[in-house]
Amino acid sequence: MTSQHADVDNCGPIFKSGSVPERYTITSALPYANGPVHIGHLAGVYVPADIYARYLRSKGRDVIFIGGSDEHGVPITIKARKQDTTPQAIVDHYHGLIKESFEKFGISFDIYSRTSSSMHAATASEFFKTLYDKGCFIEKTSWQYYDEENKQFLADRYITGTCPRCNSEGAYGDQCEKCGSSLSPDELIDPRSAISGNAPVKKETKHWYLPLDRYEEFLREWILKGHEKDWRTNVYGQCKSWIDGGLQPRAVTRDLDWGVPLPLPHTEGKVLYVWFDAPIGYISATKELLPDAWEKYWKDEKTKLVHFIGKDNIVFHCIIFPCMLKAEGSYLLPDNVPANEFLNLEGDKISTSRNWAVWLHEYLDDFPGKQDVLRYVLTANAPESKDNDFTWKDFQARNNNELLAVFGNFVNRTVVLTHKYFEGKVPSATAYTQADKTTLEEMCAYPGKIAESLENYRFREALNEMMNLARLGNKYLTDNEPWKVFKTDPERVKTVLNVSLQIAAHLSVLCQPFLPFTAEKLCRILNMSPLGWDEACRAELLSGGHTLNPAEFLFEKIEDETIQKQIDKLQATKEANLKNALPAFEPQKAAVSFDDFGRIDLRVAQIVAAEKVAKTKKLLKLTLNTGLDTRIVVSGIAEYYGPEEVIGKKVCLLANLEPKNLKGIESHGMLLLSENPDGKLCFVEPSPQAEVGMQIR
Ligand code: B3M
Ligand code: ZN
Repeated sequence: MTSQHADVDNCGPIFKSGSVPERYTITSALPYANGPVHIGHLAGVYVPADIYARYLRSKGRDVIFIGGSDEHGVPITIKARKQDTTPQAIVDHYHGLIKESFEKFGISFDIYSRTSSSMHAATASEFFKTLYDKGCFIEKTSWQYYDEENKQFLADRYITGTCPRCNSEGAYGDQCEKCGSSLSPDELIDPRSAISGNAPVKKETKHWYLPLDRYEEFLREWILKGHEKDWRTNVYGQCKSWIDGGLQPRAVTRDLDWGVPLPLPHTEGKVLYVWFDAPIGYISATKELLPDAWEKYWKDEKTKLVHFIGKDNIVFHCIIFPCMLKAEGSYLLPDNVPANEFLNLEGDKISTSRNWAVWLHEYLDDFPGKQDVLRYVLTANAPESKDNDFTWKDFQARNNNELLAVFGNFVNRTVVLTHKYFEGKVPSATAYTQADKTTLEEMCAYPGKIAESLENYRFREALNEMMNLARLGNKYLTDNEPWKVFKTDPERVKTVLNVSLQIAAHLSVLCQPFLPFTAEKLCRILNMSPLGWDEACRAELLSGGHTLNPAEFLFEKIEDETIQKQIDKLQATKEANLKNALPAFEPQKAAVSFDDFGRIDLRVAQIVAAEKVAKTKKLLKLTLNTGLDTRIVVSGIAEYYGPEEVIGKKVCLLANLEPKNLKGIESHGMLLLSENPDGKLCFVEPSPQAEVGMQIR
């Protein structure tokens, strides 16, 4: 092992939380381009990141919001192999699908890039080279698992085996998905190649490691001392346990033919580890977006860098990537990493392999025009501090009882009444009651309240406050009953509708980060152009005499049938999964000798007559032509075949089994049967050309 020392001192936090940054770099985890995006991804990462970016833009801040596909890594190559295609074809397909569904869903990336781009290869290799030249890596030669049949080293998910922690089978070389432990290939019990299923051999190979242990002091200062107050407890806690557990050098290269090639001589067949190149993807995407101005978004101290991720990515974004950035020396560190916990679906963990998910592209097809409903439900139910559950019933209830009954109903009543009484023109307020004044004051406090929650990454709370403004409006209208008062006091109704319309206009600004499609519709109804966040601090956004457009419904009722369809779809998935679940096979019996096997006489026979054995459910009495004789065999298949169905069938007979008396009938042999996944037995049938009496060997 050779080793050089990197400079890891001088590690104070670069951006001091509290002051207003000059600009923001917001990143969201790059989804692997080997499958579509589902509601778990959306709730964990993309919806909160989008809300944050939209809010900051509305505040007039300088923001870039970065996304892209993670197109390297072993699962992509495994999928390509299974589908007999190339990794590039796999990532092209899913990158297109993911990008399009994000766009339709209103995730407002400034760029959605991909890590198979040439810009990324150049950026990632340059980054590696800089660290290499600075002596930040250690080189180590070790013995690693190798599949001799496929002539390939077995990195990460190419090796599977039994988990040493929880004993479940099918754990990977990098992780056990059952218990969540991170693993190294050497820890697996009974390792197997995921390509051939063979037991692997060990072969020597050289790799480059980032010695995380040398960054312990830096990480303690920066995270444990510097971010105890402002990072979420789940994030801080995971970091602390990684650091306290003792950090180890991490390999940043792999023996694979898919990835960014190592930019060093004589290293053919080696690429950067996917978790080394993927976060650099955020930088490559920024370069692509702003070729001349990208650097200030990554290097200027007045920039605030925020990574939105799911909890399974914490170590990579809080420990490994920051150590890479620190080692490089010229980059900022993240100011916050608001990682979410997981979202479950109808009480079960979301799983791609079991198809237990609500896929974004399918949602968009099944619920056209209802992007905001899903955005709303996923935020209202966001797994910010603990895992949460998505259910279709809750989805329906939140739409019907909250969005429609409160927000939609309030806006609709206000606009319809304005058309009815004042020809669609905003009436000027005549005289305010104390209650009117209090309502207007409360309204003006919302932009500040919601902003405070958003700036602190409390998105559920922020959404709830936004809805409280709609609730305020709805209650104000109900309390003041303009539809009754109009007959006796039309002047009063002018004030009531003016106040209500101001609330509606405020909602159009404050709902925009959460419900962008609704905000747009609301602006159209109110005939106003979108306003910035701080403009919503003023009480009057619509002046007297301003003409509204006709009323439109902001939300529609979601009926039971619509929801039932989705529930049925999941039920069908559950049933298919049960069917496909591998049965527990009997272990193999002890070996038999060739001689023993040679004594067994298997023959092709034909059923010539059949009848049920009286007083039994399972037995058929069969008359067989064996080519040698005609004989009786009793077989336990009456539950699966009727006597008339079997006559004429050719079957495989164990002919020299000693006779046995079954329910008073002497049976001369046994028929070979096989079991279907549903437990049904059926005859093992010889090839159609086989003639009665022929031996089966
Ligand atoms: N693709 C893991 C994931 O999708 C990974 C994130 C990369 S972020 C740089 O969970
Ligand atoms: Zn395990």
